[in-house]
Amino acid sequence: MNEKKVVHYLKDYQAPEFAIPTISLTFTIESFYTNVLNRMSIVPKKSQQPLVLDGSAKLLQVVINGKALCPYEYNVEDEKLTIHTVPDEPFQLELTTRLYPDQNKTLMGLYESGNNLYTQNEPEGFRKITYYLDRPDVMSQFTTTIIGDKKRYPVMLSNGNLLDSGELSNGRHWVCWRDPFAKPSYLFALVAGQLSVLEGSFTTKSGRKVALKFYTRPEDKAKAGFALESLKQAMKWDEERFNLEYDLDIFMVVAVGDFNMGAMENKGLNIFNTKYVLASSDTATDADFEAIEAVIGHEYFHNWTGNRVTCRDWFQLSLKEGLTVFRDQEFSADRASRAVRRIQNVRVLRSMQFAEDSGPMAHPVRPASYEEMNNFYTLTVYEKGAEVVRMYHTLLGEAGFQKGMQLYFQRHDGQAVTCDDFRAAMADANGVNLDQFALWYSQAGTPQVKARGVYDHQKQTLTLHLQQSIPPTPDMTEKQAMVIPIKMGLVGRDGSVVSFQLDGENNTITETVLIFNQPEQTFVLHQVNQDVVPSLLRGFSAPVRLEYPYHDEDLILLLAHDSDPFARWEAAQTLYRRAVAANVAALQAGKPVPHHVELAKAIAAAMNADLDPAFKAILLQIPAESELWEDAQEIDPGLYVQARQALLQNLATTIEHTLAQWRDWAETQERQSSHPCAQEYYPDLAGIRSLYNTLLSWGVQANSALLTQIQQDYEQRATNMTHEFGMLTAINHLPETGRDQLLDRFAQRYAKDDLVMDKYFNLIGSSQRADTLSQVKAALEHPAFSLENPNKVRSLLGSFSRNIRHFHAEDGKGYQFITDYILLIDAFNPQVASRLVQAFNLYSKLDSKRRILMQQQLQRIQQHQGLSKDSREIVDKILSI
Ligand code: B3K
Ligand code: ZN
Repeated sequence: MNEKKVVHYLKDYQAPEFAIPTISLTFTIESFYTNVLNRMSIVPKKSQQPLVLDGSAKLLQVVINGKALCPYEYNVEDEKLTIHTVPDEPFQLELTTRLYPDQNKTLMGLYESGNNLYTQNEPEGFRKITYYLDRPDVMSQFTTTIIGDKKRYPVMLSNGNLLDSGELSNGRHWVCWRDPFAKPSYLFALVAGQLSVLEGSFTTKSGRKVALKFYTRPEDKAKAGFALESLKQAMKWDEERFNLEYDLDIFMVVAVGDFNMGAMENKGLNIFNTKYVLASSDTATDADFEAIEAVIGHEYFHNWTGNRVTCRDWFQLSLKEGLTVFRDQEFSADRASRAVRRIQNVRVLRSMQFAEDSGPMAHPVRPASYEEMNNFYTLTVYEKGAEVVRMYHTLLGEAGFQKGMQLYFQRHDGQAVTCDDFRAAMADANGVNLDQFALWYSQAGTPQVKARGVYDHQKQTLTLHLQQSIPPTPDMTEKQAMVIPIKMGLVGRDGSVVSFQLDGENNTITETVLIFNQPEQTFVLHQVNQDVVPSLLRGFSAPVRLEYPYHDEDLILLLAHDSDPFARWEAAQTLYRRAVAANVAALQAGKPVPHHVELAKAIAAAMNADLDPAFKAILLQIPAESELWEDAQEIDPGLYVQARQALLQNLATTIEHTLAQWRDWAETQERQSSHPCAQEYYPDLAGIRSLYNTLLSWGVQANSALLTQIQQDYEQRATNMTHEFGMLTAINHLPETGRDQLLDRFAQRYAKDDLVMDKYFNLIGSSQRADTLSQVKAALEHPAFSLENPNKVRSLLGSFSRNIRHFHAEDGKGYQFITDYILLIDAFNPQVASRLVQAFNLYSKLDSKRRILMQQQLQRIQQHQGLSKDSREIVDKILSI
C-alpha cells in the first residue's frame, strides 16, 4: 500500500513542547541485530501534554522514571510513538529498540556496508534508530556507549571526545563517547568495524592541539593523505578568513563506499563517500582532487555554520547549506584560480539550477512546503542559496559581511535559527535595511533582467535602462521586484578601461555595483568620454538571466579585453549560444548549418592571448543543452545535441591548427614542469592538463587520425588518471571499435577499484554512440556493478538519464529503461530512485511526441504499488504541470 500523503508547511511551524537536555544511547551490537537503549531526560514545557516521538524502529520497551509501561499506555502508529500520559515535571524516559542494519538498504539510520556499521541521520534518519523529537530545534547533549565484538568491531566511534573504554568477557569491548555540545539528532553518528586510521594533527591559533583521524578500509589508507592535507588547509583558512576555530580535541572522518550523498558533517565525526576522501594520482583525476578539497572544506566549515548554529526547521536548510557552499567556494577560490572557480560555480548554477527553477520542482531557496525533505536537498537550496549569501557579500563588502557573521555567531551560537535571523544579523551589523532582500528566500524562478544602454556623445553620458521580471512558477504566479546587485564597468571601443561618475557623485570610478531594486530603473553614468560597451553583471553578481542587445562585435570586444574574467567568459558563452541558435534554425529549415568564422577567430585569439590555461580550457566549454533551450517551446532535445555538436565540429575544424599548437604547448609545459612529480595534483599543472584534455576533445572532432594516435600512445601518455580519463573522454563518442578496445582495457585494469569503475560506468552511460543503450544494459551485468551502491547507480544510470540523445530517444526506449530501474531501486532506496525520477523534469516542455511517451512512463511510476513518498512527490509534481 502507498504511504499516506502528508505535506509539511513552513507557516505551520510550532516550537517543540518538550526539551530533551540530555540523551544517553547504548548500542549493543549482536551478530544479526543491534539493540539500542535510549535514556533521555525530558522537560515538559506545558502541562498535560501527551508525548509524541518520531520513530519507526522495532520498539521493545518503554520505561518512565524506572517503571515499565504497559502496551495500552502508549501507541505506535504512522512512525510515531504516543505516550498518552507523562509527568508534568522533568522525567527520565528509557526506550529500547532493535535494529537490523544488514537489512537496511535505504542507507539511512544505522546500516551495514562491507561488514561495518555506519549511520546517516540527516534529515530524518535518527527516527530509524530510536524514538525521539527528530527535528533540528531539539538540541541535546549526547553520550554514546557502544558494545561489540572486539575482532569484528575493533573500531567503535561516535561524536565528541572519547570518555572511556574497556574490555568485556566473551571477546567483547566497549567505548563511551561524549559530545559536550548540544546538537540536534541529525548530527548524531556512529561507526563500528574494521578500519585503518591515518592520523595527523592541527594546532589551532589559540594553541589547542586537535587530533585528526581518517578511517578507511585498510587497503585504502594510503589514499587518504590528500584529504588529510585538505582538512588542515580548511582549518587554517577558517581561522584566517572567518576567525573560526575548531572546538573539540578530535576531528574524525570515516570513508564509506555505500553512501547516498557526498558527505555528512556529523559533529566531530564526519562520514564521507569514499569518492570525496580517497585519491592517488593514478586513480583520481585533478578534478577529483579539487572536489575532495572542496567537500572536505564544506563539511569542516559546517562545524560552525550548521552545527554550532543550526536550523530551526528543515525549511531553513539553506541557512546552513547556502552559507556553507559559499564558504567552500571561497575556500577553493582562495586556494587557486579564483576566476576559474567562479566560472565553474556559475556553470553548475546555470546549466542545472536554472533548469530546476523553471521546471516542476521550482521552489524558493527557503521552500514553503515539502512532502519528503530528502527531495529538497536541491541545487536551489545549495547553489542558489550560496548565490544569495554571495549577494550579501557583494552588497556589504568583505568587512561588512564579516561583521554580519560575527554578530550572527554572537547572537545565535548554540541555537537553532532561521534565514531571517541570518539576514537580521547582516542588516544590524551594518546598519542597513535588508527587508526587500528577503524576497530572495521566498520567490522561486530565475529573475530576468533586460538592459538597454544609450550613449550620448554631447553630454558624455551612458544611460542604462533596466527592467526585471520573475517568471511564474508552479507555486506562485505574481512576483515582486527583488534587490539585484549589478556589478559593472565600461570597455572602450579600443578595449581600454573607461572611467565614469555616478549620478550625483563626483568621484571618478571604473567599476561599481548598481542596486537595481525596482521593476524598471534608469541609471545615468557621467563623464563617459567615449562610446563604450557596458560590461554588466561582472563576476555574475546576481543569479539572474541578463539580456543586453550586444552586437556580435561588442561581445568579441568584451571577450578580448574586458578586465573582468567572468565577463570575458560570459561574452564567449553568449556568442556560443547565438551560434547554436543559428544552427538550430538552419537544421529546422533543412538547410546546412552556417560556418561561424568570426567566433572561431575570436576563440583562436583568446587561445593565443596571455591567459591562465585553466581559463582557456573553460572558455572552450560550449553551454550545456539545458541552457540552449531555455527559451524554447516544444523542445526536440535531439535537435539541440545536433546543433551543439555541429558548432563544436565547425569551430574545431576551423581553428584546428591553433588548437593543435596549444595542445603541444600544454604537453611541453607539463614535461618541463619544475614540480618534482609532475603526474601528481598541483593547481597549475591541473590547469595545463585541463587545457590539454579539452583540446584533445576538440581535436578528435577535427582530426580522425587522432584516435589511432591515442591508441598507439595510450600507455605512454597515461601517466596519471587525469590523462588516462582525458583520452577516454575524448574518444568516448567515436563509433570505431578502437574506442571499445580502450574502454574494455580500462575496465579490466581497474576491475577491483570501485571509484575508477565509477568512471568507466560514467563513460558508458554518457556516450553519444548509437549503441549506448545496449552497452549500458551490458554494463548492468558487470561484476563491479551493483544497484545497491548509489555511486554505481549515479555513474551508469544517472549519466544515462542525463544523456540527452539516448534518454530522449524518439522511440521512448530511454524513458522506459530508466523507469524500469527507478521502480526496482525505489523498493529499497527511495532517495536514489527519486533523484532519477527528476530526469523527467523536462516533461511539459517537450515536443508532443516525446511528451506522450514520457507521460506513459510517468504514469507507470505514479501507479506503481508501494511507490515511496520520495518518488511520488516528484512524479506528482511533474505530471501536474
Ligand atoms: N548535510 C549533508 C547532506 C544531507 C543530505 C540528506 N539527504 C551534506 C552536506 O550538505 O554537507
Ligand atoms: Zn552541506
